[in-house]
Amino acid sequence: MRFTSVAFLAGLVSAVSAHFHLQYPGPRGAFVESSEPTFCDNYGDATTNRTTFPLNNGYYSLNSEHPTWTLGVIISAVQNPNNFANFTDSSGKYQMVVNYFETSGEGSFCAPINISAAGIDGVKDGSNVTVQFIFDGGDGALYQCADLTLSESTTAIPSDVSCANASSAAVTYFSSGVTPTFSATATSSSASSTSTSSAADAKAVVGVSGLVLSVLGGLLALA
Ligand SMILES: [Cu+2]
Repeated sequence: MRFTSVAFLAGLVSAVSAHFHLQYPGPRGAFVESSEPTFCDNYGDATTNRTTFPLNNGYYSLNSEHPTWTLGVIISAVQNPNNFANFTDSSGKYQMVVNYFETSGEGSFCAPINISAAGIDGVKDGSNVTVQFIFDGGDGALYQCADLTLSESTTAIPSDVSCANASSAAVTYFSSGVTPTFSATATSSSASSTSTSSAADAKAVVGVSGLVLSVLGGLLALA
């Protein structure tokens, strides 16, 4: 009985600090929470078992463990991209395949991704590419990568992959080329730090992030 409640509490704590999990296309490796603030969740090299993924009209799916969050997806056509610069164009800007947007809701999230529409050099039928998901739920930018082989003839999403949205919250895209202000870098907190003050701190960080996004939204409205 005592064990059960300890395990239950540990489950709650890890849910709070679990960031986000890329579900489809599959990430480079098993999710490592403490590494998610680093490039590709700290999986430096491309995998050999790439996902065959639609060049046009695909879908991606993830699980958010934060109530309010921002996401963007960048792409590299480098064969083994192992640093952020591999995801930039000749002028040093990230090659976006999903423009940054903000939304809310914890749990599953699934949305369209049209890779060919981004018009990135070297991205075509048969290309080996890597997509990197950049997520900020209020505790800093987080990263997960998936290595793909693009195909014109692949169906939108495999039948055994769930494409569902836990929330019907609005999705607000930023203008093309607009990068959000990310919240302060995530501090890796272990499951043993269970004080109530850390939960309050986490809320405060989310509040500041929300404010930054509102200001950004206001600026966009003025533009
Ligand atoms: Cu987090």
